[in-house]
Amino acid sequence: MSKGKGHIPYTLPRQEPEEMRRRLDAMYLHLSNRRSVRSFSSEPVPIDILERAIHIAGTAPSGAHKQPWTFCIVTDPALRTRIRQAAEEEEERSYSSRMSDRWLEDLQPLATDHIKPFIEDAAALIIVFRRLHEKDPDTGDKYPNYYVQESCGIAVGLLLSALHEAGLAALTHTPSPMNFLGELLNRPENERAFLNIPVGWPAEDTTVPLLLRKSLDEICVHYAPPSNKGGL
Ligand code: IYR
Repeated sequence: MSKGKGHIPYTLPRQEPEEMRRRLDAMYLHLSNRRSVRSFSSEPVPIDILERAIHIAGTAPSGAHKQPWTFCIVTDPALRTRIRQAAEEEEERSYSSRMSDRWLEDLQPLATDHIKPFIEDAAALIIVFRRLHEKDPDTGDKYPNYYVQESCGIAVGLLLSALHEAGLAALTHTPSPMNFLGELLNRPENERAFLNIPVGWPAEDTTVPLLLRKSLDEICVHYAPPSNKGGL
């Protein structure tokens, strides 16, 4: 693992505000077109493309720079069949008894159910594991990781952006509980499944629910000094 040693100088190229606005407006347009996709064509994606996206995810900040994540790329059809079977078993239980009526009602616009063909159809699954602690291979001593949930969340945000940049569709699939993923992938005892992310090309007849995003006013609050009400 690459470990930091000392400090090095760091600068960022300075841009004019107009250029900053132009870039961010373009980025908004691009990212606001990212959607969760639930039906995929089985057309393959070159593995190095997925590796490049994971490389980008690995640039995320993490608690004490412990990088507490592992990204597993799964393309093996037999393994995916087993993952689908286990996921659908859990999802069946969730939809029929574990999820509240309110939850099921909230999910209606997404039209989801316990049947998960995308696990077998998508070009690949990227299954993300959060690492609770690290283990010294010689002594077996355990060392904690910090803010693992937050760190993995940020890394997956970057991963989704990277996949979208490559023009690929993805879904953050959350079968619950998802311990079966660690068992089927034979992950070490310090890892817990965080998300299953089917990735690939949308099927030809793909539709996505008509959703509205909250406006900037609804998600952003500015605490300016009294003398500066109108912004900077
Ligand atoms: N994990 C289930 C249910 C589900 C829950 C939420 I919250 C969603 O935003 C979508 C689905 C499933 O994947 O179907």
